[in-house]
Amino acid sequence: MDLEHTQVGIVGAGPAGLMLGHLLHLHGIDTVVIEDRSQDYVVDRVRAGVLEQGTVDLMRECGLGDRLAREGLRHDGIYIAFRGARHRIDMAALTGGRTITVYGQNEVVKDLIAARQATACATHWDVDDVAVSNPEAGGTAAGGPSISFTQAGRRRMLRCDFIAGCDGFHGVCRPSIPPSRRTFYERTYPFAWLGILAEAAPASEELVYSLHDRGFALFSMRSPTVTRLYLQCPPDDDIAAWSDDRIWSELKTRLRTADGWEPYEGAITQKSITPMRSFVADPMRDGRLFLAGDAAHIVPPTGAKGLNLAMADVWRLSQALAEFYRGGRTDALDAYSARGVRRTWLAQRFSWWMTSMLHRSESRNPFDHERQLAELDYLVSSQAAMTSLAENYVGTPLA
Ligand code: RFL
Ligand code: PHB
Repeated sequence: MDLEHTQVGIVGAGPAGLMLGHLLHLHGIDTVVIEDRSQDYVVDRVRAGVLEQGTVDLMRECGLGDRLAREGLRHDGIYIAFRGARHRIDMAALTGGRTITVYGQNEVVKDLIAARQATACATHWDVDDVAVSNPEAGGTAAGGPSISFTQAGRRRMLRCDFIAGCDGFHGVCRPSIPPSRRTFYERTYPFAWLGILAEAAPASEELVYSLHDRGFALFSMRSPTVTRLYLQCPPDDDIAAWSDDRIWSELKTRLRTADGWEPYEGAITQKSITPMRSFVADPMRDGRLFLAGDAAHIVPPTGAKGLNLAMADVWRLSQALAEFYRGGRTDALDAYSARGVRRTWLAQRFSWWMTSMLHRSESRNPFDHERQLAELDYLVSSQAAMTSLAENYVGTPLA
């Protein structure tokens, strides 16, 4: 078997794995990234779009802020729509100037790949049968951690001091932790999101989250020429049942407001259905294996927190590993999981609240619907309630 060595072996080249590799490189720590998909697939996958202030600051501080500053769309507020009216929440005014930036996850990943390619750090794309071994965790130190995988038909092994499990919700790192040493908390929701990308100029400069009798809809964007839109749909819905005409008709019905506002139509270039879940793994560490990002937690997308939580995890992990390699101290590594789990639960609470306030429940119980409308009435008429939404939405500084 081919053998390779590094300091930190990173499983997964999503935003978490790539950002961790970049931050560790800036600290002079060597990494190898192992990814089971191709580079094109990882770059093209359509996902998140909203970066919190803390994520934008991190990108700038780690030298990746130039294109983001040029092409990212800074938003000071968002709209909440219900009963045919849009209500603006001025997040910047309510949070002392904190904002969000629309910059696709694809763009973040492209910037991170370009930065990695400018270093000597290895990335193995398109590998198969990835397995992690973390013998110390059980207390019987028989060799250090390792990651094995098949590349171009050959079995290879990467030996490392630490494994960073950045392999998303369906990866191999989290399942490698024995049930006796972890607790999983999970909740699935009785609906999903149908998301589309359309070649159409955004009809609003800011996002619109809408609750309509027919269900939730979200208006977002990627650039001055690309609109991103979502519809609540049943979790077992079939994308084949959604013609472009049906999608536009449903989007316009759910988003149109009494003042005549509605999204502009354009050619649909991508459509997919994503189920919704909340998930927390506690702890986020097992011996020398550290979980980060979606490998450790999933939030429903309504709060736009997933990518931002992943960035907060890897920033904390990079600081902790740097402290370890600088002077052998393990305090920050030991605190990594508890801090991350606390931040995760705060994001879970906010994402769950946004989700339950804005989605039509499957039971269609009129009591629930009226209570939701009262929640929204309160939200848009109370400075305190708007401030609470704003400070959660723009996010807390990395810590
Ligand atoms: P990722 O992006 O899933 O990356 C994990 C990587 O690991 C690879 N992998 C493996 N590699 C090697 N061996 C294995 N056995 C492997 N198994 C998997 C995968 O191929 C992949 O490349 O996780 P990461 O890096 O933790 O990043 C998390 C974010 O991707 C995710 O939280 C966000 O996309 C969530 N999300 C949003 N987050 C936000 O902060 N703001 C948003 O506006 C937002 N909108 C969204 C979203 C997610 C969505 N979907 C599709 C789930 C909107 C949607 C529709
Ligand atoms: C997106 O633009 O993809 C997006 C925006 C806000 C969300 C989720 C997704 O809450």
